[in-house]
Amino acid sequence: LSLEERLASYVVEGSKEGLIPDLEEALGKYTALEVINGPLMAGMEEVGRLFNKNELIVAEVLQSAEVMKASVSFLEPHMEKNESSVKGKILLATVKGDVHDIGKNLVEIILSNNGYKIINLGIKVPPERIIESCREEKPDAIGLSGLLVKSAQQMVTTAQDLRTAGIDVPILVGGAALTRKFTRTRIRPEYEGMVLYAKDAMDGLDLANQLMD
Ligand code: B1M
Repeated sequence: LSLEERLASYVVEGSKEGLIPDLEEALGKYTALEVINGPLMAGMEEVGRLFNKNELIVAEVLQSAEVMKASVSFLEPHMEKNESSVKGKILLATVKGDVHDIGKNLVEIILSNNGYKIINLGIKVPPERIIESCREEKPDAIGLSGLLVKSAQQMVTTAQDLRTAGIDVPILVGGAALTRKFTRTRIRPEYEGMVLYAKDAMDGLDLANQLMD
Protein backbone atom coordinates (compact mmCIF):
# COMPACT_ATOMS: atom_id res chain seq x y z
CA LEU A 1 0.00 0.00 0.00
CA SER A 2 1.11 3.57 -0.61
CA LEU A 3 1.58 5.90 2.36
CA GLU A 4 -1.76 7.58 1.61
CA GLU A 5 -3.58 4.24 1.43
CA ARG A 6 -1.97 3.09 4.68
CA LEU A 7 -3.11 6.29 6.43
CA ALA A 8 -6.68 5.82 5.25
CA SER A 9 -6.61 2.17 6.26
CA TYR A 10 -5.60 2.92 9.88
CA VAL A 11 -8.86 4.85 10.15
CA VAL A 12 -10.92 2.21 8.34
CA GLU A 13 -9.40 -0.66 10.35
CA GLY A 14 -9.46 1.28 13.62
CA SER A 15 -5.84 0.33 14.19
CA LYS A 16 -3.00 2.48 15.52
CA GLU A 17 -0.20 0.02 14.84
CA GLY A 18 2.34 1.83 12.68
CA LEU A 19 0.23 5.00 12.61
CA ILE A 20 2.69 7.44 14.19
CA PRO A 21 5.72 6.59 11.98
CA ASP A 22 3.47 6.92 8.93
CA LEU A 23 2.12 10.26 10.13
CA GLU A 24 5.71 11.41 10.63
CA GLU A 25 6.55 10.34 7.10
CA ALA A 26 3.47 12.11 5.76
CA LEU A 27 4.60 15.36 7.39
CA GLY A 28 7.63 15.26 5.10
CA LYS A 29 5.29 15.43 2.11
CA TYR A 30 2.19 17.28 3.23
CA THR A 31 1.08 19.89 5.73
CA ALA A 32 -0.70 18.60 8.83
CA LEU A 33 -4.03 19.86 7.51
CA GLU A 34 -3.49 18.20 4.14
CA VAL A 35 -2.93 14.89 5.92
CA ILE A 36 -6.22 15.31 7.79
CA ASN A 37 -8.27 16.55 4.84
CA GLY A 38 -6.72 14.04 2.44
CA PRO A 39 -6.04 10.42 3.47
CA LEU A 40 -7.53 10.55 6.98
CA MET A 41 -10.83 12.07 5.80
CA ALA A 42 -10.90 9.58 2.91
CA GLY A 43 -10.65 6.82 5.54
CA MET A 44 -13.50 8.37 7.55
CA GLU A 45 -15.68 8.60 4.44
CA GLU A 46 -15.07 4.92 3.78
CA VAL A 47 -16.01 4.17 7.41
CA GLY A 48 -19.25 6.11 6.89
CA ARG A 49 -19.97 4.11 3.73
CA LEU A 50 -19.30 0.74 5.35
CA PHE A 51 -21.34 1.71 8.39
CA ASN A 52 -24.22 2.67 6.12
CA LYS A 53 -24.09 -0.75 4.47
CA ASN A 54 -24.08 -2.40 7.93
CA GLU A 55 -20.58 -3.71 7.33
CA LEU A 56 -19.31 -1.98 10.45
CA ILE A 57 -20.86 -1.80 13.92
CA VAL A 58 -20.84 1.24 16.22
CA ALA A 59 -18.00 -0.20 18.34
CA GLU A 60 -15.84 -0.42 15.23
CA VAL A 61 -16.72 3.11 14.16
CA LEU A 62 -15.70 4.25 17.64
CA GLN A 63 -12.28 2.67 17.13
CA SER A 64 -11.99 4.52 13.81
CA ALA A 65 -12.90 7.73 15.64
CA GLU A 66 -10.13 6.98 18.18
CA VAL A 67 -7.59 6.67 15.36
CA MET A 68 -8.78 9.95 13.87
CA LYS A 69 -8.55 11.68 17.25
CA ALA A 70 -5.07 10.26 17.95
CA SER A 71 -3.92 11.41 14.50
CA VAL A 72 -5.32 14.90 14.95
CA SER A 73 -3.63 15.27 18.35
CA PHE A 74 -0.32 14.04 16.92
CA LEU A 75 -0.63 16.49 14.01
CA GLU A 76 -1.88 19.45 16.03
CA PRO A 77 1.56 20.80 17.08
CA HIS A 78 2.53 20.78 13.40
CA MET A 79 -0.37 22.93 12.32
CA GLU A 80 0.21 26.45 11.19
CA LYS A 81 -0.06 28.93 14.02
CA ASN A 82 -0.81 32.57 13.63
CA GLU A 83 0.32 34.14 16.88
CA SER A 84 -1.60 37.36 16.50
CA SER A 85 -3.47 39.07 19.30
CA VAL A 86 -6.88 37.65 20.17
CA LYS A 87 -9.24 38.25 17.24
CA GLY A 88 -12.41 37.25 19.01
CA LYS A 89 -14.15 34.83 21.29
CA ILE A 90 -16.17 31.96 19.85
CA LEU A 91 -18.43 29.55 21.65
CA LEU A 92 -18.52 26.06 20.12
CA ALA A 93 -20.99 23.25 20.64
CA THR A 94 -22.24 20.05 19.09
CA VAL A 95 -26.01 20.45 19.26
CA LYS A 96 -28.39 18.59 21.56
CA GLY A 97 -28.78 14.89 20.77
CA ASP A 98 -25.57 14.62 18.77
CA VAL A 99 -22.30 13.07 20.01
CA HIS A 100 -20.14 13.65 16.92
CA ASP A 101 -17.27 15.91 17.90
CA ILE A 102 -14.27 15.22 15.66
CA GLY A 103 -15.23 17.96 13.20
CA LYS A 104 -16.07 20.43 15.97
CA ASN A 105 -12.76 19.76 17.70
CA LEU A 106 -10.93 20.29 14.42
CA VAL A 107 -12.70 23.64 14.10
CA GLU A 108 -11.55 24.46 17.64
CA ILE A 109 -7.91 23.66 16.81
CA ILE A 110 -7.94 25.69 13.63
CA LEU A 111 -9.65 28.71 15.17
CA SER A 112 -7.51 28.70 18.29
CA ASN A 113 -4.34 28.37 16.22
CA ASN A 114 -5.45 31.49 14.39
CA GLY A 115 -6.05 33.89 17.21
CA TYR A 116 -9.48 32.95 18.55
CA LYS A 117 -10.35 32.22 22.14
CA ILE A 118 -12.61 29.19 22.09
CA ILE A 119 -15.14 28.13 24.68
CA ASN A 120 -15.87 24.52 23.77
CA LEU A 121 -19.11 23.39 25.40
CA GLY A 122 -18.72 19.82 24.18
CA ILE A 123 -21.38 17.48 22.78
CA LYS A 124 -25.17 17.15 23.15
CA VAL A 125 -25.41 20.76 24.22
CA PRO A 126 -29.00 21.93 24.81
CA PRO A 127 -29.96 25.49 23.81
CA GLU A 128 -30.29 26.48 27.50
CA ARG A 129 -26.59 25.85 28.09
CA ILE A 130 -25.65 27.82 25.01
CA ILE A 131 -27.81 30.73 26.17
CA GLU A 132 -26.35 30.58 29.69
CA SER A 133 -22.80 30.47 28.38
CA CYS A 134 -23.54 33.32 25.97
CA ARG A 135 -24.64 35.50 28.86
CA GLU A 136 -21.54 34.65 30.89
CA GLU A 137 -18.94 34.73 28.15
CA LYS A 138 -20.33 37.32 25.75
CA PRO A 139 -18.80 35.64 22.67
CA ASP A 140 -18.39 37.35 19.29
CA ALA A 141 -19.94 34.33 17.55
CA ILE A 142 -21.52 30.95 18.28
CA GLY A 143 -20.40 27.88 16.35
CA LEU A 144 -22.81 24.96 16.08
CA SER A 145 -21.84 21.55 14.78
CA GLY A 146 -24.03 18.54 14.03
CA LEU A 147 -23.78 15.47 11.79
CA LEU A 148 -27.15 13.81 12.11
CA VAL A 149 -30.12 14.73 9.96
CA LYS A 150 -32.06 15.53 13.15
CA SER A 151 -29.22 17.87 14.20
CA ALA A 152 -29.99 20.17 11.31
CA GLN A 153 -33.51 20.55 12.75
CA GLN A 154 -31.99 20.96 16.21
CA MET A 155 -30.06 23.94 14.86
CA VAL A 156 -33.35 25.53 13.84
CA THR A 157 -34.67 25.00 17.38
CA THR A 158 -31.46 26.34 18.88
CA ALA A 159 -31.64 29.45 16.72
CA GLN A 160 -35.28 30.00 17.78
CA ASP A 161 -34.39 29.61 21.47
CA LEU A 162 -31.44 31.99 21.17
CA ARG A 163 -33.66 34.54 19.48
CA THR A 164 -36.29 34.22 22.22
CA ALA A 165 -33.49 34.80 24.74
CA GLY A 166 -32.67 38.05 22.95
CA ILE A 167 -29.34 36.83 21.57
CA ASP A 168 -28.29 37.98 18.11
CA VAL A 169 -24.53 37.35 17.83
CA PRO A 170 -23.55 35.72 14.52
CA ILE A 171 -23.97 31.96 14.31
CA LEU A 172 -21.63 29.74 12.34
CA VAL A 173 -23.04 26.33 11.47
CA GLY A 174 -21.37 23.24 10.05
CA GLY A 175 -21.54 19.48 9.82
CA ALA A 176 -22.27 16.72 7.35
CA ALA A 177 -26.09 16.75 7.41
CA LEU A 178 -26.26 20.48 6.81
CA THR A 179 -26.34 22.39 3.55
CA ARG A 180 -25.99 26.02 2.58
CA LYS A 181 -29.59 25.94 1.35
CA PHE A 182 -30.96 24.51 4.60
CA THR A 183 -29.04 27.18 6.49
CA ARG A 184 -30.46 29.95 4.32
CA THR A 185 -34.05 28.75 4.10
CA ARG A 186 -34.59 27.07 7.48
CA ILE A 187 -32.21 28.46 10.11
CA ARG A 188 -31.64 32.01 8.93
CA PRO A 189 -35.35 33.07 9.01
CA GLU A 190 -35.59 31.96 12.64
CA TYR A 191 -32.80 34.20 13.87
CA GLU A 192 -32.26 37.89 14.40
CA GLY A 193 -28.50 37.88 13.76
CA MET A 194 -26.37 36.52 10.94
CA VAL A 195 -26.24 32.77 10.21
CA LEU A 196 -23.34 31.50 8.15
CA TYR A 197 -22.73 28.02 6.76
CA ALA A 198 -19.20 26.59 6.82
CA LYS A 199 -18.50 23.59 4.61
CA ASP A 200 -15.34 22.66 6.50
CA ALA A 201 -13.08 23.89 9.28
CA MET A 202 -10.98 26.17 7.04
CA ASP A 203 -14.14 27.71 5.62
CA GLY A 204 -15.18 28.25 9.26
CA LEU A 205 -11.94 30.17 9.85
CA ASP A 206 -12.45 32.31 6.73
CA LEU A 207 -15.99 33.16 7.78
CA ALA A 208 -14.91 33.96 11.34
CA ASN A 209 -12.21 36.25 9.97
CA GLN A 210 -14.75 38.01 7.75
CA LEU A 211 -17.05 38.47 10.73
CA MET A 212 -14.31 40.02 12.86
CA ASP A 213 -13.12 42.40 10.14
CO1 B1M B 1 -22.00 8.42 13.48
N1 B1M B 1 -23.17 8.80 11.96
N2 B1M B 1 -23.50 7.80 14.50
N3 B1M B 1 -20.68 7.97 14.82
N4 B1M B 1 -20.66 8.74 12.20
C1 B1M B 1 -22.58 9.46 10.80
C2 B1M B 1 -22.67 10.98 10.90
C3 B1M B 1 -23.44 8.84 9.60
C4 B1M B 1 -23.53 9.74 8.36
C5 B1M B 1 -22.85 7.46 9.25
C6 B1M B 1 -23.66 6.73 8.19
O1 B1M B 1 -24.69 6.19 8.45
N5 B1M B 1 -23.20 6.72 6.98
C7 B1M B 1 -24.79 8.64 10.30
C8 B1M B 1 -25.77 9.83 10.25
C9 B1M B 1 -27.03 9.51 9.49
C10 B1M B 1 -27.91 10.69 9.40
O2 B1M B 1 -28.46 11.20 10.36
N6 B1M B 1 -28.02 11.14 8.19
C11 B1M B 1 -24.36 8.33 11.71
C12 B1M B 1 -25.15 7.64 12.66
C13 B1M B 1 -26.46 7.09 12.15
C14 B1M B 1 -24.75 7.46 14.00
C15 B1M B 1 -25.56 6.79 15.14
C16 B1M B 1 -27.05 7.12 15.20
C17 B1M B 1 -25.30 5.29 15.04
C18 B1M B 1 -26.04 4.43 16.04
O3 B1M B 1 -25.91 4.58 17.23
N7 B1M B 1 -26.82 3.54 15.50
C19 B1M B 1 -24.82 7.33 16.39
C20 B1M B 1 -25.38 8.70 16.79
C21 B1M B 1 -25.22 9.00 18.23
C22 B1M B 1 -25.66 10.43 18.50
O4 B1M B 1 -25.07 11.37 18.00
N8 B1M B 1 -26.68 10.57 19.30
C23 B1M B 1 -23.44 7.52 15.82
C24 B1M B 1 -22.28 7.40 16.58
C25 B1M B 1 -21.01 7.55 16.07
C26 B1M B 1 -19.74 7.25 16.88
C27 B1M B 1 -19.87 7.64 18.35
C28 B1M B 1 -19.45 5.77 16.78
C29 B1M B 1 -18.66 8.04 16.06
C30 B1M B 1 -18.43 9.49 16.57
C31 B1M B 1 -17.25 9.64 17.47
C32 B1M B 1 -16.97 11.08 17.79
O5 B1M B 1 -17.26 12.01 17.06
N9 B1M B 1 -16.38 11.27 18.94
C33 B1M B 1 -19.34 8.17 14.69
C34 B1M B 1 -18.64 8.50 13.49
C35 B1M B 1 -17.13 8.57 13.58
C36 B1M B 1 -19.32 8.75 12.26
C37 B1M B 1 -18.72 8.99 10.85
C38 B1M B 1 -18.28 7.62 10.32
C39 B1M B 1 -17.56 9.96 10.74
C40 B1M B 1 -17.77 11.35 11.35
C41 B1M B 1 -16.46 12.10 11.47
O6 B1M B 1 -15.88 12.18 12.55
N10 B1M B 1 -15.94 12.62 10.35
C42 B1M B 1 -19.97 9.58 10.08
C43 B1M B 1 -19.97 9.29 8.60
C44 B1M B 1 -19.27 10.38 7.80
O7 B1M B 1 -19.34 11.55 8.14
N11 B1M B 1 -18.65 9.99 6.75
C45 B1M B 1 -21.09 9.17 10.94
C46 B1M B 1 -14.67 13.34 10.33
C47 B1M B 1 -14.87 14.81 10.71
C48 B1M B 1 -13.55 15.57 10.65
O8 B1M B 1 -15.77 15.37 9.77
O9 B1M B 1 -17.48 15.93 11.56
O10 B1M B 1 -18.07 16.04 9.08
P1 B1M B 1 -17.07 16.20 10.15
O11 B1M B 1 -16.56 17.70 10.16
C49 B1M B 1 -16.19 18.35 8.97
C50 B1M B 1 -17.31 19.21 8.37
O12 B1M B 1 -18.59 18.65 8.53
C51 B1M B 1 -17.11 20.54 9.01
O13 B1M B 1 -15.70 20.63 9.21
C52 B1M B 1 -15.11 19.32 9.32
C53 B1M B 1 -13.97 19.17 8.32
O14 B1M B 1 -13.11 20.22 8.27
N12 B1M B 1 -17.74 20.88 10.28
C54 B1M B 1 -17.82 22.18 10.68
C55 B1M B 1 -18.28 20.12 11.23
N13 B1M B 1 -18.74 20.89 12.23
C56 B1M B 1 -18.47 22.15 11.92
C57 B1M B 1 -18.74 23.34 12.61
C58 B1M B 1 -18.34 24.54 12.01
C59 B1M B 1 -17.69 24.54 10.78
C60 B1M B 1 -17.43 23.37 10.09
O15 B1M B 1 -18.53 25.74 12.57
C61 B1M B 1 -19.10 25.81 13.85
